[in-house]
Amino acid sequence: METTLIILKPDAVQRGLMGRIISRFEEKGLQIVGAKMMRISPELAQKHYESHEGKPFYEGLVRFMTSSPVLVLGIRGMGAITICRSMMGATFGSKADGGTIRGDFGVSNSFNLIHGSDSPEAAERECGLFFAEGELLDWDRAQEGWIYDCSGATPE
Ligand code: 3AN
Repeated sequence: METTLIILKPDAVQRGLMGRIISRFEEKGLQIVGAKMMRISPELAQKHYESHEGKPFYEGLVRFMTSSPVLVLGIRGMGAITICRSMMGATFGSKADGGTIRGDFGVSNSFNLIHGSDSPEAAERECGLFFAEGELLDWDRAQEGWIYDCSGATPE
């Protein structure tokens, strides 16, 4: 099982899209294992996006991410990182395919609603940045046996 970090960005929160976006992940069969509404500090935003430091959009991105509250989620499932990334769609709403979160809910080339970790290494790092020990919960879903085929050695 993988756990990925998802951030519903300030535009998603301000536009009242949190519930609809969370529903997509739940309906897909992914499990929410952490949720935290917060105002990201400039220091945390800079750390989170440190690989983009120096790029032309970096300062605007930090300003945007700290401008208003976000909802941070830990989302778990087999292949959760790749599944969430494909559900998010291409980086900007103007380019993202219909059926994806960015494709269906946005048109901006700057405000793009959602962040999702892009690799197992990033997921581990980012979960550690946004969630303290014990804030990501291991909990048994009653429906697990209908989400995955658990009849074999590993869930399929
Ligand atoms: P993604 O979120 O699709 O993985 P990345 O990792 O390339 O995109 O970029 C991280 C974030 O930086 C994006 N979510 C977006 O908010 C911002 N960003 C990337 N490229 C640009 C750009 N050319 N102009 C403005 N913001 C950008």
